[in-house]
Amino acid sequence: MAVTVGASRLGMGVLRRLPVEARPIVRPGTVPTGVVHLGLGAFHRAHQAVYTEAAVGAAGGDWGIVAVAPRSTALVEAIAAQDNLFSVSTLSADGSATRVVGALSGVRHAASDPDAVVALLADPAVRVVTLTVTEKAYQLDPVTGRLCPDQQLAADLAGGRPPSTVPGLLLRGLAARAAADAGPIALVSCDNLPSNGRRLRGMVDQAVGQALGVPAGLVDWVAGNVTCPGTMVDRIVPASTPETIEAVRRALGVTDLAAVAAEPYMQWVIEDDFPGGRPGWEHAGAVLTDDAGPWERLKLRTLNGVHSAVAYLGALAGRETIADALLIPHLTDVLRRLIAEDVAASFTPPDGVRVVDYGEQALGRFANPAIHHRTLQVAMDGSQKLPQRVLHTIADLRAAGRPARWGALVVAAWLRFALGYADDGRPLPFKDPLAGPIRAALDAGTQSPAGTVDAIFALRDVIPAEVAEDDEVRTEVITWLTALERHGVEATLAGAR
Ligand code: CS2
Repeated sequence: MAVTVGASRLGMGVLRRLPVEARPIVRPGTVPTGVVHLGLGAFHRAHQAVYTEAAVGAAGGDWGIVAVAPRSTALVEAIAAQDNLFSVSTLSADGSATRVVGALSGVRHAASDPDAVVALLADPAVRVVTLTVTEKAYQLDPVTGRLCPDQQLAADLAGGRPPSTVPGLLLRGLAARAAADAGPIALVSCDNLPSNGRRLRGMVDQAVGQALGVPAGLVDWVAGNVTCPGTMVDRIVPASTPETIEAVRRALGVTDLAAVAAEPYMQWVIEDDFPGGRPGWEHAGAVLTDDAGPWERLKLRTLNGVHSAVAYLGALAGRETIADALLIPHLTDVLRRLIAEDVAASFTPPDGVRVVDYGEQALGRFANPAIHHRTLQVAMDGSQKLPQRVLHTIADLRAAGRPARWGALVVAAWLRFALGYADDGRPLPFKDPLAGPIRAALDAGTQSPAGTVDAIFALRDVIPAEVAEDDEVRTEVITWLTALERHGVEATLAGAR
């Protein structure tokens, strides 16, 4: 029986006390660094770190990961104090299993030590950089893909001080790499962006093109030495909580301040374009392909689009978690229609995949009662998520002359959420990088559903022109928003035909 009180801290010293199946696959500290990861969040630890450890375990290679936290120090300190170890608990209705992962060969804190990150990017041993930095860190206009530097990135582009943003770190790291002639490198976006490889390439090219104080030849060096393979990443990994840590204490008898919990399902589809080599991820179950695009669309429009729908409708209806929200009467029927009538009709899925089956599987994953994924977590940053999750679906349907009824419901649910209060009148937090302009537009619009829709549809960096200027879509969104405002989520879903 594991002892929870006074449990010792996770670290090399306690590994041999753990059951064999809970120990790392690779011997921690023995795999030299070959990967730098930007973004030390829960998703990286439960996804790419797990795949990479399994790949090294199966196929070998110097592919230890140095994981970089852009801002927060707490995790860097926690993981450093644990000899770079952390645990992943896999949770399902049938029980849970906790395992320590040995993929990390180091951790760094970019904000306090940017030079160390730049030096790593210029290290010839590092040939792969993966990123999970969330949509907003790319600083790209979600509609046009244009780089929109905030003050910090503008300062990074101007140079003269160490970089503090993700594009700035990459820019200065690549400049140092070119200067050191350290060889080619692949930059791999693992964020839920459409064509994430192309987006990352666009971000890097624009940053390099606009930067001051970089050698004239850098543009050509980047063109010849840097690839940005696209990926589709998938695993539901809620933010860790004190309960996550407590569950590890109970399971393993150790304290792990970097513990993560995740669903059993995981998928990674990667375009195979790695000029400096890569871990044998295929040995860990990843799919290597020429074109991740169809997989990416499948996942963003079906899983993430439906996830956002559940998050907004659930938060409005006062449901704390995604699994609770799914229990709202009639919601599952409406989601099935969203999947079958809108999402599936909007694009061609990868060979051999039926969108409705994939969608049904996603609904099953959302219903996992052991995963406490908060609706408010998924609801965050809607302005950055909605384009690829819902608005592209609507645009493609309309271009094909089809209605986009259920997609319009998701947009209306987001707008209703942005208004800032739930059906029972309680306030809802609106966390979004564009919260300022969105709030200003809502305050300026007439306080009616039509006024709200028109005010937000005028924001071109959120709603693409082809959706905003479509009268049928506008009318549909106003109709849903009116219903949600007048009757609330439950009655609106009950009346949905
Ligand atoms: C979620 C995703 O928070 C969100 O927006 O939709 O993080 C989702 O859990 C992952 O993409 C699953 O792979």
